[in-house]
Amino acid sequence: MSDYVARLTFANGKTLELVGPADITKETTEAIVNAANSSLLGGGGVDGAIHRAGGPSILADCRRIVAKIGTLPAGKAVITTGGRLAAEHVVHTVGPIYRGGKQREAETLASCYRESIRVADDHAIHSLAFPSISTGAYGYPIHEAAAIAIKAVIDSLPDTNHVQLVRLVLFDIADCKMYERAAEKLSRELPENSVTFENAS
Ligand code: AR6
Repeated sequence: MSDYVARLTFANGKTLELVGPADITKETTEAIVNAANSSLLGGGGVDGAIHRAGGPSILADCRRIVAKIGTLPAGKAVITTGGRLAAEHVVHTVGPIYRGGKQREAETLASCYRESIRVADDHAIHSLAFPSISTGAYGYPIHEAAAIAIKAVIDSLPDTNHVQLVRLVLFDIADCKMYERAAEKLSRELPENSVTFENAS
């Protein structure tokens, strides 16, 4: 477990935590999210780390999904076993490749978070950890991605039947600061008494 950086607690008891610097493959939430590519056959960054740590059963599930539905479009999500990971499941989503911001990248990125939460909720998962989708190899500017990610989670949480905790797991300290700033700003825009913002850094 890492130290948390910040936490938003909503009036309904659901929480959004920002933690880091941390490695998502060590997370003990029921599911973790993979920043995959459309082939679902693995890659570098978080994707490589998750497949290495979780072992071949994750790839075997991914191959079965591709055989059934073909490649996974950006903004969508599917679920597999977590293999040897502490997390029981991996939700795979495909972020947008950033091409200047005028190709619906923001909508697609928000959809990654919403769809992943929806898929997890459909599988009766209570806790889910995300990496910072699209902000590595896919080049999404982190300050914009942070606000989109947090807003998408805030918008999704009221509708979940099972998901109670969403954790955003940030790989380095600069990313932690960026997400923390975005969370504080967005929490101030919510109706009074609907959310508590705590900051532990
Ligand atoms: N734990 C948490 N965060 C991590 C970890 C980790 N173990 N490793 C990297 N990050 P990226 P993308 C952070 O490139 O931009 C792959 O090849 C990293 O610092 O993994 O969505 C896929 O197959 C960055 O902030 O994902 C795709 O082809 C964030 O995770 C492509 O990369 C996302 O970086 C997807 O690119």
